[in-house]
Amino acid sequence: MTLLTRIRRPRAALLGLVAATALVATGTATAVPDVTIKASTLGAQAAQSGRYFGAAVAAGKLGTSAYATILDREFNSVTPENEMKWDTIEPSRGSFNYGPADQIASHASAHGQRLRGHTLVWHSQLPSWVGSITSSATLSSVMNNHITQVMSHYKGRIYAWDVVNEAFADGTSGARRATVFQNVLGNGYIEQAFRTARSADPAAKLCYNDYNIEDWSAAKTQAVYRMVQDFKARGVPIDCVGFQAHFGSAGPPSSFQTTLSNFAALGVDVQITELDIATAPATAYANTVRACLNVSRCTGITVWGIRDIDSWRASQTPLLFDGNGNKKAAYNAVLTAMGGTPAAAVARSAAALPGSYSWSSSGVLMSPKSDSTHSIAGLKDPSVVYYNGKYHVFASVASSAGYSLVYLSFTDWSQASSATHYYLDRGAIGTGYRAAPQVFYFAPQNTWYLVYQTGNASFSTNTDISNPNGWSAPRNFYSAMPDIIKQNIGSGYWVDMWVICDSANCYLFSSDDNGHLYRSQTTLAQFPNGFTNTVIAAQDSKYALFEAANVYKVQGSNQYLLLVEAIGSDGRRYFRSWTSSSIAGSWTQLAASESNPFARANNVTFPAGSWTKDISHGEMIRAGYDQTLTIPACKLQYLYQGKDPGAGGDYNTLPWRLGLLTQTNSAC
Ligand code: 9MR
Repeated sequence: MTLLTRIRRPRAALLGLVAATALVATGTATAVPDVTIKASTLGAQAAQSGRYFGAAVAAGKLGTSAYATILDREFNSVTPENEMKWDTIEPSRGSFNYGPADQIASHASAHGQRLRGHTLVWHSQLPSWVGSITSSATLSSVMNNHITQVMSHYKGRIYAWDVVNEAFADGTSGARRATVFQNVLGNGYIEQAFRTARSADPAAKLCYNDYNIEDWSAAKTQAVYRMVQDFKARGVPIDCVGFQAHFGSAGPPSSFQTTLSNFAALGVDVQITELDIATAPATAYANTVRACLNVSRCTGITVWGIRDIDSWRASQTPLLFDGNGNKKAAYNAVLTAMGGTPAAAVARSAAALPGSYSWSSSGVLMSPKSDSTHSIAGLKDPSVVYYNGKYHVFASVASSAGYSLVYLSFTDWSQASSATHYYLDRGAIGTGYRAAPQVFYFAPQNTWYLVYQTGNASFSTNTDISNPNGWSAPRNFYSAMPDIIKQNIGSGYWVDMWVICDSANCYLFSSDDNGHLYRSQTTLAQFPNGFTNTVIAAQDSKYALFEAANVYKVQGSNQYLLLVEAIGSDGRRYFRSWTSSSIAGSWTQLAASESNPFARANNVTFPAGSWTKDISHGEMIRAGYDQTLTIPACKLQYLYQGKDPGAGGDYNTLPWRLGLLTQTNSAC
């Protein structure tokens, strides 16, 4: 039996059928909702302006549902409150304890939250073995090693690191604080820490973080400003300054916005990193938030705890949620100041994504690279994650001989065309029909999964995404095609398997080229085993719901996005979109018609020469890389396959190439 013949039918036959059915049904107009977006959670609303809204988190509370519910509903960034501090992470020399911080990192990754690293070099919560070092050679090597080890452990997972914390003295001196680092290493230690940090994880933003530097006229503020100015002038790597913002009940000093913008003018991002305000007056909170919003390089706000009972200054009730997890007046003031609406009536389905789209496309970014044993006609079906400072792309390669898989990686899109193509049939994945890959990191098992079609739904695993030889031999998700698919597939093909998980379950979607999208499920704990309960998740006429489905979680909202590739009345491929509040829920049309498509040649502008009229099988650029498949709510990007509009012939030999769409109508 040959599976290859089951892959796709020739294009000529497709076009004939499309013309015959005319697809009037899918061309129905969809009302375009108002694109002014008011979200009803802090993270989703901050994301509207490209910012994050975060909270300090304690690993020991992640199991408390009242706590985790607020965290995951409201916040799209997380700072470990104590778990990354030196006394926890390197309690004795050379022995590293990442357990508590890893719990927070996994939680953040599973919920699409950014992670701020706090903190590498600080005089407080410093174990006594460090505080008692008197030799500068020893302390220098101990500090460098600590920075390098910890940053390497979290490499690629941290958005910004507080490299040095609280290095300046309080009061009017503007002097350095007399810490062991200052006393033993001298003035150069901060520079040394930043240089070491840049080498350890070049992708992480490197911040200096301090308190009482919010008032522009304060001597401490001026001293930190002069240090950042000096670093920028001498090319010492620094990307951001964190203003802790532990305020009294009067809130921020009146010059706070001036301070933020003066630092930003030095060429660094600024962030509010540990916000809390005694008694949490609504106005004081709103003023603080507005100071950040008014400075374009103020990239995000973190509050130092979730509920008042979680605060280091609990008796002053300084946070946005009371001890029972209820929103306080300050919460509403913050959300409103950011342009959101506290009204519970906000439709979640409209909160995060607009109802219509426009895009600009790159030219061809990636083309097949044949070698002595692979003569490739088309590079297809890309799946992509950004991990550890690189894009990792997996794709099908097609030729008259059939389908197999290829892997390439590169640091930015301008490098994509020169990346080496590694053919995965050289390793345990083996030769034969393997197509339409999907890659993700399954955090509960610390393992990468590559899902693909082989006639069944199959997968391989790897502990190192960058090692093309590390993938295991294919295993199947199903013992056989589920009955419901057999009953509905008609003359279609079982294709395009797609896995996504929430905090309890994993779901496996697939298409039949016959108008049906199927969904099976298993528990997170059982994955990859136990997929059952296969149902039809969505159906339409054959070409209106054809194949290449993607399902994503939208960051900072309760929204899931479904994309399905359709074949239009012109015979060209395009994407329709739906949203749902749960993966297993029912799907509501978002931009789902030929006239209001998610992505179709009619809402894409191309570089001169429009290299494709098809916008076909691909992948959104995700906000993370784990099994939750979280995408940003803003500035979407989609890696897709397109082809020379004049090309024809057998489907398997079509000249598919890869290009990138970037959303041009993002409201944020
Ligand atoms: O909130 C933290 C608290 O749980 C610790 O006991 C305390 C120990 O110093 O540190 C608190 O967090 C501090 C942060 O790491 C740096 N800036 C000041 C914060 C409040 O003290």
